[in-house]
Amino acid sequence: MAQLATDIRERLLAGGSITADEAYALADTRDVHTLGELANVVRERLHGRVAYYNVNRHINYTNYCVLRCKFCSFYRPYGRDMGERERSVQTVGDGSAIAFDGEGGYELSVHEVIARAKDAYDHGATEVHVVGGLHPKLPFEYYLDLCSGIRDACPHMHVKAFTAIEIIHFSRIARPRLSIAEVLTKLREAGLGSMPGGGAEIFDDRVHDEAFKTKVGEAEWFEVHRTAHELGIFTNATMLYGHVETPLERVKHLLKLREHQAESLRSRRAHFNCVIPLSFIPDGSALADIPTPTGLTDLRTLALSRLVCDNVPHIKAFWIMQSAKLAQVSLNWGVDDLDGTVVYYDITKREGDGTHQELTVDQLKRLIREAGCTPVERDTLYRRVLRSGNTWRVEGEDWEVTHEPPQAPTPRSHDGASAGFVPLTVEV
Ligand code: V47
Repeated sequence: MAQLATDIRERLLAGGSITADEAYALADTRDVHTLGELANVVRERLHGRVAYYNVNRHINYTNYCVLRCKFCSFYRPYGRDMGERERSVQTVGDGSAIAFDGEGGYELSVHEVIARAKDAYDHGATEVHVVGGLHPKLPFEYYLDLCSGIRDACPHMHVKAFTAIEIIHFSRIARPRLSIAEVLTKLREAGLGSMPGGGAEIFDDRVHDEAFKTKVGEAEWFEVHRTAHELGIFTNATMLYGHVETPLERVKHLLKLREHQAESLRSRRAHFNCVIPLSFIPDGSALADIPTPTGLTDLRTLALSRLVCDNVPHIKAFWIMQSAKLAQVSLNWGVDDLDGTVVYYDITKREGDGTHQELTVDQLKRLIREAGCTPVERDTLYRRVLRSGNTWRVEGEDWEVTHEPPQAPTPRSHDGASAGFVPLTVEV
């Protein structure tokens, strides 16, 4: 390892990359500190000691899904008996009401999604991240109205929405059927700003068949991102690790992202802005017997992602998956970006947590500063956000947004069960 690390370090310092063989060798190393140090060479080459964060809101418009991915605890079945299912209306964290069916299924109306986005905008958010299950009945117009409604209600809010899997679903349900390029073009005209990186999981046929067989495979995922990049739409890319895949399969996944990125940088109008390694949360899924990835697996995977995907500008820790504490440590293991204030998140919840999963800006800054980094607020496209009192603007733009005065965060919960989430003490 020592000689390998020396060779790699020299090459990285000179602006070079690690080879596929080196990445495979590093995937197995027990020397996670050296791995982290190497990843930090790339991190600091690109970003120095800056660590980015953003003020955002995640909105999950439905958990009904036609897929049955084994790792997923979010989806609920949409049955023929939907008309007869009893519903109970529960008041959720932001004061709005959601009608849950007896199995916990829900869908938000366009109006409800817009109201949530507006609430976020009024509280200073620069981005909404909107994704959901593959709903068998909602028409394509629902998604168009959702984008245009948010754009009209929140003119400078960036709408980052719909994973590649949802885009493929829309192309199938649209009447008449539409190509991927047509779906993306219509969504962009309606207000879509960029696409998140979800649904990639692990690009490997064996893993696909074992953990998410009914989902489209890597060729379709890449087709959507390739088309988006050709159209000039920036996207992100994820990797879901710590379930049935091996460390070598993770490296293979990252190498495929690096290859795609190289092509986008060479010949397309947009590219991946960041890679987000997602740490598997088994709770409530059909793979609940698999132990949660350990902290060292998290750090190793984040560091490897930085080293392999050195042509992708940012490596993001989505603290919901890795925990705020581990995400903080990862800032010295290759990560340069923390997502984000989040506020509500339905797709994964740890035992005992509710949907209210939030870090305040002060908490994010404290995590970053204690890691020895300089916090910089960014928008979705990694432009600097400048704030003064209740206004914010993006560096280089000639508009500004004025929102409601900031309030001290009050404990809110989606279902009354958020006792497991203990906010960090804030001293800034
Ligand atoms: O696509 C599902 C994953 C993704 C589980 O692009 C799970 O900026 C862990 O993609 N344990 C959604 N992960 C989240 C996502 C994302 C998050 C933050 C930022 C961005 C971005 C994208 O979560 C899904 C799936 O891959 N997922 N179930 C689970 N049990």
